[in-house]
Amino acid sequence: MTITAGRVIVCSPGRNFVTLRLETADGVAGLGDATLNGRELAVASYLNDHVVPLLIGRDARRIEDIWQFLYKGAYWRRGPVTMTAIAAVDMALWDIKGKALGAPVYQLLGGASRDAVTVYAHASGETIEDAVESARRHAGMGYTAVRVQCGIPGVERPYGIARGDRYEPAERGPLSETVWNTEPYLAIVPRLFDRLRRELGSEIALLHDAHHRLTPIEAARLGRALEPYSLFWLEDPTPAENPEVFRLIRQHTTTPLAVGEVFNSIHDCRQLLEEQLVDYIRTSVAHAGGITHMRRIAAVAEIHGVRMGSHGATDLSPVCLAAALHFDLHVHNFGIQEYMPHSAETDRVFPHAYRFHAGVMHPGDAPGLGVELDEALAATFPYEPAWLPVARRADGTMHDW
Ligand code: EZ4
Ligand code: CO
Repeated sequence: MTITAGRVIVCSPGRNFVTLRLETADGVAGLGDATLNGRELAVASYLNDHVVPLLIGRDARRIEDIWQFLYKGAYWRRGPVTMTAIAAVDMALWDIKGKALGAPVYQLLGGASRDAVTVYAHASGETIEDAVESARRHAGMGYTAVRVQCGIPGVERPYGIARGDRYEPAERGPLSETVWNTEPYLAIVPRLFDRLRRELGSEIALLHDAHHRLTPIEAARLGRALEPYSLFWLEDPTPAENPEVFRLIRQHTTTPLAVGEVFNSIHDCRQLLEEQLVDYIRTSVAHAGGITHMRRIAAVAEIHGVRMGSHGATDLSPVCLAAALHFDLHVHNFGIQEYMPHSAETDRVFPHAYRFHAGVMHPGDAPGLGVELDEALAATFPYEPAWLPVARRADGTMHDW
């Protein structure tokens, strides 16, 4: 199982993806997702220039040792670029191990802890009416959990509103600057959830993403205002760097909290977990060091009564979604998986074994991760630079997007 080659494939079937393909002397190859939205080529270079040369000749079966080698051996630890690159290698090695042993990755992790993985959909609309209608439509497709975002009076292009049939924040062409205003946001969100509960009833799980835009006391206020509507979670209320502010938020509200999509390692999660300051930790396989490292985060979360809630936006490729589903099906303290269906072009470039049916997903039983990359087709979708938007306040001050 000697690693003989590693190639980085950058393609853009509707949006940009960076994929690592590792090959072995036995002819078994594995795929890993290395996509870091808006900063894609940094990870491609990190892999091509600094990681792949170090992997040639190593034993692909030694997943743990290769993980430690890439993490400790870089000296410059953690950070999104490094940890996404390590994650891609880790996913590819689990894929290879599964294919070599003829088993889906979830079986290698210890088998299924549940029959299927509950996922939540994205619903949104410019107005409360449209957002409620979108949530109703998703409930009609079988989803039992829906994240809902709506437009904000006076705020152009707020976070999370789909244009067409999906929400895709990265934009090709020039970087776009949006203007943010917190007060009308804090006023409209409780009205949205009041309408949702009245129209959709108490059964459906409702989620909302504040996308790191609030101060601690604003987050506390929003959490409290949303309590009558029993949210499944309020996501990313404040910027991610200061875990201690969750103490203040917690003192004011019983709305469950979920954090972690921009975290890279267990060290970002530790205080939140040890003090039980959140209810769900939403790290992703691609950005938090792969399956190997996600298992450690989940183990610490479990002893503190916190569940996993994998990030699953469309900027995580089908390879990452598959890895997340294997992990979710196995990990005991699973909470919920975010699911935004990829575009038809993306699905054609990455044929996969995972399936969605009536609000749940299953990774399938193909050996490894169960995802392939059609490289000939991928080559017809060349990389196109795209940027995540930025946000400023009305007076021009930069704000968290
Ligand atoms: O903005 O994945 O919960 N989902 C999110 C996403 C993120 C994107 C950033 O690349 O917050 O929409
Ligand atoms: Co989010």
